[in-house]
Amino acid sequence: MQRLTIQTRPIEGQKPGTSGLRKQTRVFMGPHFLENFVQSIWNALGGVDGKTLVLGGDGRFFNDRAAQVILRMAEASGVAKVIVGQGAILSTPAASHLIRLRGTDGGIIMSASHNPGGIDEDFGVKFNGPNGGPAPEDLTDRIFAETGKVARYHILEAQDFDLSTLGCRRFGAMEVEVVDPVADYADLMETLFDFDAIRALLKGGFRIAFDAMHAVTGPYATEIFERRLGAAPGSVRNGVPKPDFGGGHPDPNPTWAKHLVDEVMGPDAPDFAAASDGDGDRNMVLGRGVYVTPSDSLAVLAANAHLVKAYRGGLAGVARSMPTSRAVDRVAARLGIDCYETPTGWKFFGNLLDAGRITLCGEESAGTGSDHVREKDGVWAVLMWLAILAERKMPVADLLRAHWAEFGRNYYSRHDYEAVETARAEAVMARLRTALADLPGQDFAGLTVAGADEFTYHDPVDGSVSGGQGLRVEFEGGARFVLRLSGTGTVGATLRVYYETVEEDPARHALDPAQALAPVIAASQQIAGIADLTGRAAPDVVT
Ligand code: VG1
Ligand code: CO
Repeated sequence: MQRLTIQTRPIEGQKPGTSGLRKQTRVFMGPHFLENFVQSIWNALGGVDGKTLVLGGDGRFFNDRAAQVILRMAEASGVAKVIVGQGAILSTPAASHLIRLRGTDGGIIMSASHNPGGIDEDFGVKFNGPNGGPAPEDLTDRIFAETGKVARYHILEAQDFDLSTLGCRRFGAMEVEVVDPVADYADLMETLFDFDAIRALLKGGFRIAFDAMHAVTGPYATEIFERRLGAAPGSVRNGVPKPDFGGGHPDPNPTWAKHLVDEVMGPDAPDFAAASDGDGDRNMVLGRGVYVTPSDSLAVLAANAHLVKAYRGGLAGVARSMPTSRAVDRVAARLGIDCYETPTGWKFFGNLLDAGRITLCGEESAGTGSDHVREKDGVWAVLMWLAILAERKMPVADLLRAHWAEFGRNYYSRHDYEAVETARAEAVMARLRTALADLPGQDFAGLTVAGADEFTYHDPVDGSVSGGQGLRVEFEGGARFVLRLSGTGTVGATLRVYYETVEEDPARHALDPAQALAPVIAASQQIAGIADLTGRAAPDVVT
């Protein structure tokens, strides 16, 4: 085995987005592409000599090959040790936990999350820091800068390292420890939740269905729900990870997991159903006859967290991403705790969690989490719900109705316009940005604009400022819409429009969300001209 230095040319414009760098798989597989990006991470970190890193991914196509490249590059750059999930598998929350548990210098997670996998689909690489969380903006900015000037990379010339056998072995001068990807994570869950109480709930005939969507949570869910908690065999569906996620879109929402929604609305519905995404950090929660929006889920978890073992002492505070509904704000106000509003992406929660200012946080995009790791966590969210249901002893639908009766209902929906020509998507943003200042006081579709601005985040912990985080228009009475461009798409631009309206009157808590939101949707079309400027009559995905 010998170390080689390969001359290369910079890869222009590889800017890590909301969550790492995502590209079409063939781009990552192209000559020197992955190598250049990994070397750019090493360079941005100021070198990795003597460091210990965690490595794993969601098992999608190219995961195993990329892991071998990253190991060879780690060795050649002097990394002391890499802790790898067996078979190069680690869910995103499990990787975050392992980084923290072992006190490592960070880790690399190979995933394009909810994007489909396969040679003609997407791949991704993200770096998480020593706190277990996604790289903060200053680091992703440095990585981006390095991609534009990387001129050489270092790599060990070697055969593949055996990632199927557990244990510590040498790879060149580096130590590699292959670990069970599930065990430490499952143990962490046992410290947070009263497994006996959940076991009793399940034993009492409470039926659950968990759809792993052929993605990484399969082994985690099988171990935790079926083996440790005694859920009926078969409760975990599509539990064997596949490189192409069975040809599906591993995105747990009513569009891509429609079969599960149909099931809970049907005659033989389980009491509780859930799904997770490609890398296991997202969750969708359903009850018999009911879909729980992620924004409502965050609010319900916050309101009931004191019933759960790890959170009995109460919450330090909560946070949500800006486009997430303000349902959790109402809970925080009632509890007398702080509620922070951050830009989209989990990286912005890290400082608040590290500083102990918040305990729970979440995003409208099916992300919920707590201070137990520094990523959102799909399986954890399911356990939170089960732990709460075991205490409250009522169906999900009743719990939700009771929540709305107490706090009011925030109707919510997101419309995505995918693969829009970048110039057109930017034109929508530019036009609304220019119009913002003149909007207050004007009427649209029967609604009066109360305020409009572009969101800038001032991190209360380190004082950093992040601008351009979404355009928001708020109406009198509490309705609003938000426009932003996705940072995780790989083809053209994805325009996201987020809608929210508030209803205090319990007699109006059973409306169809589309009906409740119709006025604000109409107003957004008048104000932003989305249909005209994108040339799209309707969104591609509605969640
Ligand atoms: C999307 C979601 C965002 C989430 C991000 C990563 O980003 O909107 O809330 O944090 O995906 O999630 P964007 O920029 O496309 O809107 V994951 O599970 O895909 O890592
Ligand atoms: Co994900």
